[in-house]
Parts: sequence; structure tokens; C-alpha cells
Amino acid sequence: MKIGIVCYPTFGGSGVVATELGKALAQKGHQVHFITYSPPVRLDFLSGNLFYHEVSVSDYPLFDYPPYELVLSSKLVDVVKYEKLDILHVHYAIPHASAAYMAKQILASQGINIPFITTLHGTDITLVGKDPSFEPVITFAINQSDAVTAVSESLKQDTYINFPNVKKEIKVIPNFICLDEYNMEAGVCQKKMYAPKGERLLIHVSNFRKVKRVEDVVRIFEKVHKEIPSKLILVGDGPERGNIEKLCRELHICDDVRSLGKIVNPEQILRISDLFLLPSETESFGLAALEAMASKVPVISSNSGGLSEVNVNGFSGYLSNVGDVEEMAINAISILKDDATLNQFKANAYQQANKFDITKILPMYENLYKSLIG
Ligand code: GMT
Repeated sequence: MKIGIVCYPTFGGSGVVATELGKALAQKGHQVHFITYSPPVRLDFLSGNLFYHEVSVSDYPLFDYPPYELVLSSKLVDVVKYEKLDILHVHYAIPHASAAYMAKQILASQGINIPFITTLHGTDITLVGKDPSFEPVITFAINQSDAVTAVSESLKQDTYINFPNVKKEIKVIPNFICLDEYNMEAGVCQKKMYAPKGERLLIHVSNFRKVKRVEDVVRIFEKVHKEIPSKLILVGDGPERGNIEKLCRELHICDDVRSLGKIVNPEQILRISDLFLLPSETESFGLAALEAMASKVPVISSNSGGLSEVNVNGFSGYLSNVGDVEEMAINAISILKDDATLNQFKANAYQQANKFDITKILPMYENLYKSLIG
């Protein structure tokens, strides 16, 4: 099949999922065309089956807000027509679903039929999508999609609640990881670089937006640190980073917290870590938690959104109510207190991650494509 993928090319989970999906499809022999405004950060290998088409928005003084969605629609028309694509798969509803709808209509007027799938990822529905000014367009674009998928059952339900006029059937296809990529042996990253005295290594990976509650990460760590020799690694960057550095200073834990900024492939650092913290306000799935579990790292998370579909309480980690820093710290300590318990949780985390291996999820997308192409 010839598949066009539209996504945000950044470090966000939706872009990561879209890119990994495209890479896996290309490896299976499909031709995959990424249509984005810059090369996706995870597009880290070359293949004869992978193509990249840049959506470049020209700057014109009249435009205070350059019309990205229109440029994307035009680019989609162009790529579908000249590359003879069979299907378009857009990740994140805003504005990709409406851009795909527009392209589909233009192509239909020229006698070309192109089905498009919209995959809902989370904040397009739970945060951004709830802004009433987006509602009519998102509802329309979802209803007009040839198929709609959501990355968790929780997100599917949230969509029907937040968008009561959405009538389209939403199919749940969970996010995935490629377990093989997490089974590397030695790497350049050594645990003693960050935990020189054999301390436990706690880790958080996110885009440091308010929704991630990184402050809770630091407060949980402070409590754990009082009981167990430990260090905290922060991976990623975003608006909350400054506040977090301030909080670390106030709590006098700067020497035990290390910020690494954005990392393209976090597996190297995950595989030397002991515990992943994800206390988010809301999380449609929690891909970062799954990546941690694939690296044999148990997860302390909130129980919001789709996290309970990924992290199993008392098995791969623990889940608590949003903001219950006290309970999260107690649970973290109970996992880290001795090697036997920690090793059991590590093994469980890996076992749970196995359920989301790409070999199980990829056929779901392939079958969906086939059913629409006919
Ligand atoms: O978490 C973010 O803010 C990034 C966001 C995105 O769209 O890139 O992530 C969402 O999609 C991921 C991939 O499907 C999910 O794993 C995340 O849970 C979801 N984030 C939220 O719902 C907050």
C-alpha cells in the first residue's frame, strides 16, 4: 500500500507514534510518505520505502497567522495525486483532520477518491479540543473521516462526552512499542554516570507542560530521597522547566536532580533507571510510561485517563489519584526498598509492555487500511 502520514514532527507522543508506525510499515514493504512541516524527530533511519514531503508555509506580511492548514491541504492534494497514494492517515485531529477533509473534497472534484483515517491522541480531545471555538470543526472532521481511531478506551469515551455530536464509530487501537529496540545490551550510558554510589535512579520524561504535573514528580522524589539514597533524572523540556528548577532549589535537592533536556531516543537512559514517575493531570494513554516499561522500569502514575489501561496497579507499578503525592511516594518506596521487590516489578513491567508490542498492533492498522482501500 502507499500510505500518507500527517503528524506533528516534534517530541510529542502523537508524532512519535505516527513516526514509529510509518517506519514499521515501511519495513513491512509498504510505501510511506510523511507530510509534515519538518522531518519527524524519530525518523532516524533510511529506507527506500520512506519519503518525506515538507509543508512549507511562506511568510507574507499580510498574514499575522500564516494559513498552515490550507498549505497542508494543498500539499496533501499534490502528494496524493502525484505519488498515487492509496490512503491518508492523520494523527492528532487539530488541524490535520479538517485539512485531510478539505484535500479529499478537492481530489473528489478531480475524480480521485482518497480515504482518510483520523487517529485521536489525547490533548486534541481532552484539552485543546474542549475549547468551544474548535468544537464544530473537530466534530465535523471526525464525522467525515472514513475511519477514526483512539489510542485508548478512555479517550474514545472522552471523545463522545466532550463532542456529543460525534456520531462516528471510534475504533480503539492502542499505542505500541517495538520491544526488539529495547533489548539492546551494553550502551554508552552507564548507571554510574548518574548514580555514582549505586543510588536508585528515578526518571521522568515529558514535554514539561502543566498537564504533566512535574512539580509532583519533584515532590515525590524529595520524599523518596529522604528514605532511600536516590537520584532523579528529568528528560524533556517545556514551559514548566524554569519553575521546576526553582522548586529543586527551594527543596535543596539540586545536587540530586539532573536535567538532560530533549533526547531523541530515551531508551539508553531508561534502561539504567529504576522507577518512572508520571503523575499527570490527564493522559490519554501515557506512551512515555509504556516506553519505560519496555525498558523494564516500573511506573508510579496517576490513575487519570488511559493510564490504567497501560500500568497495572500492584503489578507493573502503582496508580494513585491525581495530586496524591504522599501515596505515590509511599508506593515508590515500597518498590525501591529492596532488590528482590524491585526486580519483580521490573520483570512485571516488561511483561505488561509485551502486550503492546508492535507485532500485535501493526496488523490492526494494516487491516483497517485494507478495509478502506477495498
Ligand atoms: O502528552 C502530550 O502532551 C503530547 C501528546 C501528543 O499529542 O503528542 O500526547 C498525547 O498522545 C500520546 C500518544 O498517543 C499519548 O501517549 C499521551 O498520553 C497523550 N497526552 C495526553 O493525553 C496529555
